[in-house]
Amino acid sequence: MDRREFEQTLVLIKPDALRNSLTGYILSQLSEYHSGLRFAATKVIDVSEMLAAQHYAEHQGKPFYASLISYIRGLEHYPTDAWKRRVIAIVFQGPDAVRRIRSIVGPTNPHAAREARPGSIRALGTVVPVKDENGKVVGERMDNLIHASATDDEAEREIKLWFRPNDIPPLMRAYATEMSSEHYYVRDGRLGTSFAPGSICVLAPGDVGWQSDLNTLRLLSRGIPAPVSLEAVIAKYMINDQRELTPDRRPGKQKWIWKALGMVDSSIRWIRSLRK
Ligand code: RTP
Ligand code: MG
Repeated sequence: MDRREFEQTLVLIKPDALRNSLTGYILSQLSEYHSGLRFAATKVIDVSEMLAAQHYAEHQGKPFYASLISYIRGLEHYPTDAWKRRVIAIVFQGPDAVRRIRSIVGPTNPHAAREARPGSIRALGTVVPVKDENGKVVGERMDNLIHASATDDEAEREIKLWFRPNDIPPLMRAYATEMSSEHYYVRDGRLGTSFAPGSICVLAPGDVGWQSDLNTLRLLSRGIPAPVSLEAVIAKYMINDQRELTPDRRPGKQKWIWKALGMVDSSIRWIRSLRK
């Protein structure tokens, strides 16, 4: 198989595209007929603060950063209906995937897109002023409907940030995977290898992860600095996890019986982990 067939890129259909019912239009612009590319994976995601911050890490500190995070999380387009906040994440695959998708998507700024590339997807976007607490304009928010990776390296980082290997059919995977031989748990943002009540198991023995993620987890669990942060690895394991919701957004309180059974179950698992 030609290696170029495995080139991949990440697309996010952003909340403004969903709000304006442009999903079908965007998917048809990116279809195999127009782009020559195939879907390798897709997910509907309620974007957590951690995932948004990791995705846009390069923009941290810029005047538009807070509004960019709020935009990708859907707070701008669904300020009240929290349950409608989501993006559609898609991995496209095929020769020249990164360049072909960027070309259909168009320039970052929708005004520039309308000038320079009137038929591109982003030509349908808008630009919104960003104001400080005194109402002074401090920047612009570009509601440009869609994200697309800009380079092969960016595509690899982003696909590994949003998708687990098992979200992608085995024969379509472009990056090295490895089977975990250890348990990895996260609690209050800290990594551990044994269970404690309240911790989330991100990988268990036998689970398949990205090899680069397992390298990071091995280093961090031994207290050795790693090339990427813990959040960059674990964010995808929290995708659509109810525990990532802030308390005000959690669905109605659970019945006491289920809560009690949950506590018994966590305690049994904790006692078992101590016996190992
Ligand atoms: P994307 O990552 O979303 O595909 O966009 P891009 O490569 O064309 O542009 P990038 O520089 O990566 O910026 C990511 C997103 O941040 C917002 N942005 N606002 N006000 C500004 O100067 C500015 N610059 C960037 C946009 O929403 C952009 O899509
Ligand atoms: Mg970009």
